[in-house]
Amino acid sequence: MTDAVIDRSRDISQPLDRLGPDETMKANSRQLRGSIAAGLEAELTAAVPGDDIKLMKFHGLYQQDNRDIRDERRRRKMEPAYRFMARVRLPGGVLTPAQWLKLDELARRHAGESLRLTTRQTFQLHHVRKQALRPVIQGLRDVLLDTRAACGDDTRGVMASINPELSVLHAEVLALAVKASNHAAPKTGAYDEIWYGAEHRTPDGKASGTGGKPEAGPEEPLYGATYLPRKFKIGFVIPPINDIDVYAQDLGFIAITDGGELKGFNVAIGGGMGRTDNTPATYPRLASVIGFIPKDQVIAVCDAVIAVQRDYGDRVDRSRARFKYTIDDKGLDVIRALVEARLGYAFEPARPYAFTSNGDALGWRQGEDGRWHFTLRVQNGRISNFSDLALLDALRAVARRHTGRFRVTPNQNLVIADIEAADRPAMTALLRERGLDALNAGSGLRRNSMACVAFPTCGLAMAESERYLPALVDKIDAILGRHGLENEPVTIRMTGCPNGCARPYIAEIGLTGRAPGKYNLYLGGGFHGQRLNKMALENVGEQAILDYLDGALGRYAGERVPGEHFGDFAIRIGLVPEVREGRRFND
Ligand code: SRM
Ligand code: SF4
Repeated sequence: MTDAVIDRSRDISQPLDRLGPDETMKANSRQLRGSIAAGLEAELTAAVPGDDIKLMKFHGLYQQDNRDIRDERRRRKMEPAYRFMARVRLPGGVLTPAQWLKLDELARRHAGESLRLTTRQTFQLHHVRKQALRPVIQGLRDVLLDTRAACGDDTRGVMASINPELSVLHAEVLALAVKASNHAAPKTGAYDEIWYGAEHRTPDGKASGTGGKPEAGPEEPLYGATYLPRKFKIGFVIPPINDIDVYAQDLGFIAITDGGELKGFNVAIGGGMGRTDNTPATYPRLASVIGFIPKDQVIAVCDAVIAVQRDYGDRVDRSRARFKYTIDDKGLDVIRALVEARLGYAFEPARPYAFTSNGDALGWRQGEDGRWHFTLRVQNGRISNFSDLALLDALRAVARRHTGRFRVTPNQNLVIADIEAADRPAMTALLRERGLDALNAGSGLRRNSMACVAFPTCGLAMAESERYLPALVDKIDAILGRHGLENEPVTIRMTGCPNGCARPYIAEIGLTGRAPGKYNLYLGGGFHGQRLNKMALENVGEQAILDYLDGALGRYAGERVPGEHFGDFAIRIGLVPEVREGRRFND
């Protein structure tokens, strides 16, 4: 069966000029070195040249410009206000207070006095000047953090469930997430050379002066010269909380336990959110569960699945290069067989598991080891000193007092974790004194809301998201109040474009930007991330959204069956029309 599959991917089998231009760019990059080091020195511009913009993504860095002032600067014939976003590699979202304090310091000095928690459990520093990139990255190194592979055609940040209650299981699964992240991170010496000033070394470890030669395979045993066709995302989830949205991962591991003991994982492949409006060939897809593996097979499975995508992924058309399309184009059975052939054994049948939600339980929770955890809602993950709350200062005060860990949640929230019972009263007092406990108040909708960054930094944004969702939630809250639903947990996720960075296609209410002030409205996602939603309204403004939700939520209040979630209700009564999008979108 597998022989019938034509490998049209690797540069070893096809001339590079037949593939997409990014493949040539990667192949010629001398394993991600490009001319990045020289571009950092160029003083006449705040930007870096051409291909280096793309190569720097592999180093976790995005060149952006402030879109709020883009037109004004163009009118004044000025260069766009270029700055960089640095994304930290933080597998499982766990960090120490010392690491927090370093991030805080770097944010104050180099990143507009702001930190941004992301939907993949890490931090972004925005507004960093080109000259500040090395100080930022070296500052991160001081606390054993880096930005390797936080972006680019490689394995991105590895996620892991937060699970405040299940301390032992969390520790074991987190260790695997960290191992997978370290294992899959690119091995090129480019990062150390460019950012830390390390000497260039050949694959056998010998120094070869600066610059280096265009080595292919040996420097990157897993990725080779052209890395992956596209980004690739791994996540580990511990049922019953599907907080990482495992069905949105390219490769998801679902923990299977017996009597509280970790036995292994069900493996899910081919999840992804991104789509392009009016392009049915692109669509969100939920990952397919293909079988069970014992826990000691995690790294072997990572290698096998990544290698299949590396070799069979579409390297001609980047819009179809994600693993989900490889699977749908070649067939799930074919891909499973290719993975099994690399592993040298077949997957066992998937084992039973059940999810209950994909959100965070806010407030205090006690772990089975007796320590306490406080989950704090951070609106859209943004940490700054706002006019009504000095959040950056408050969390610095917490970090100075805290002796445990922090965990960034996949819903852009923060757990102040591992607090000894004896320290809990002092932490409670500090949270109250700094106004942090009040952040967890709000409707069931607000507590389950999430928005991507969008304007002003995201170059792909078509509409506001982070800066708009809170105000929209105020208005929907009024509707919920009228219908007696203010405490009902309902997930709402907004993105400024269809790429889906806040995973909107699995929210009960999803909104994706089309143009300034205009959104698609989706309804009917599963409360625990198990079902994609469907489009209810296309390219509409706020009033149309509110009117529609008023009607829909009114019916929900009156017609739901006990315990029924809004998303399930919307599907059951046919609130949303039938399939409008690509194949897997409306399963
Ligand atoms: Fe994302 C691109 C922000 C999670 C799908 N994403 C971007 C960029 C880098 C825009 C760009 O390419 O120039 C955004 C930077 C905005 C900024 O100014 O910070 C961006 N993505 C984010 C974050 C920060 C959203 C947030 O508010 O938290 C998340 C960072 C995650 C991290 O820490 O690594 C983020 N992005 C996601 C997710 C959710 C997830 O992975 O669980 C998705 C959907 C899942 C998926 O990958 O399918 C996602 N981002 C995309 C896509 C569409 C990919 C596709 O297959 O079509 C793009 C565009 C692209 O890659 O071409 C994109
Ligand atoms: Fe930018 Fe679109 Fe991602 Fe939002 S969803 S951060 S607008 S790429």
